[in-house]
Amino acid sequence: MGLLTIIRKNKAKAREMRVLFLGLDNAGKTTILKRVSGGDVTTVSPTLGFNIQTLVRGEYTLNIWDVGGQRTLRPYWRNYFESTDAVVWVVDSSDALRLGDGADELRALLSEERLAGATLLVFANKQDLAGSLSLEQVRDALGLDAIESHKWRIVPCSAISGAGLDEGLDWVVGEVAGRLYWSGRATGTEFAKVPLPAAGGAVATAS
Ligand SMILES: Nc1nc2c(ncn2[C@@H]2O[C@H](COP(=O)(O)OP(=O)(O)OP(=O)(O)O)[C@@H](O)[C@H]2O)c(=O)[nH]1
Ligand SMILES: [Mg+2]
Repeated sequence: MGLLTIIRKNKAKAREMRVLFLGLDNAGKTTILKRVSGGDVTTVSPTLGFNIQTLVRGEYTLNIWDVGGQRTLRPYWRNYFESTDAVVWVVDSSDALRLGDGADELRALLSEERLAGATLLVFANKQDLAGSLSLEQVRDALGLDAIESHKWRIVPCSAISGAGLDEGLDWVVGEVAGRLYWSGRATGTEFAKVPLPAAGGAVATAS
């Protein structure tokens, strides 16, 4: 049995997903994670290494790696790529000046071989701020429409109000679950014995 098969079987048993939160510094990655786990969003400080957060959504456990986005830390992102099921790319929609920087970083990320199979969610964060760019503006600035290598979606959100966060994370869970667990599509018939969740159950209910 190949290593990949063993990893997939173990994941199927535990129903786990590995999710990588990336984006430029100050985008709001850590604040989003604090918000969805019920923490205090007023006491977030820049991440100088990484945080690990476990989130249970429906019947799935998300192991989330939140890595600092400062320029000097970005070369270390690659240390977290292995076995990643989904990348959540967080954008500060009020920072129009650095959208180009973000687009370059995202493009580089998507060409990484170890992220080839990963689902991509873009959170256009800080929508609560007056003057923040719209979903369409962020989508165009990042060139998302040209992405054919990854399944992607963009969701506008605010880590402060919480708007959009459940919608985005539920989409990630649904996509990854569909690929890894539901129908056995990933490896032929390997996962056919994993019971299908009740209609809408796994992804519709936020925990
Ligand atoms: N108004 C507003 N402020 C936000 C939002 N999300 C994050 N912030 C603020 O943006 C700042 C940066 O948030 P962080 O969560 O530390 O950003 P990060 O992406 O984790 O940054 P690094 O750890 O440096 O990579 C903090 O002052 C947050 O309070 C949002 O949706 N709306
Ligand atoms: Mg952070």
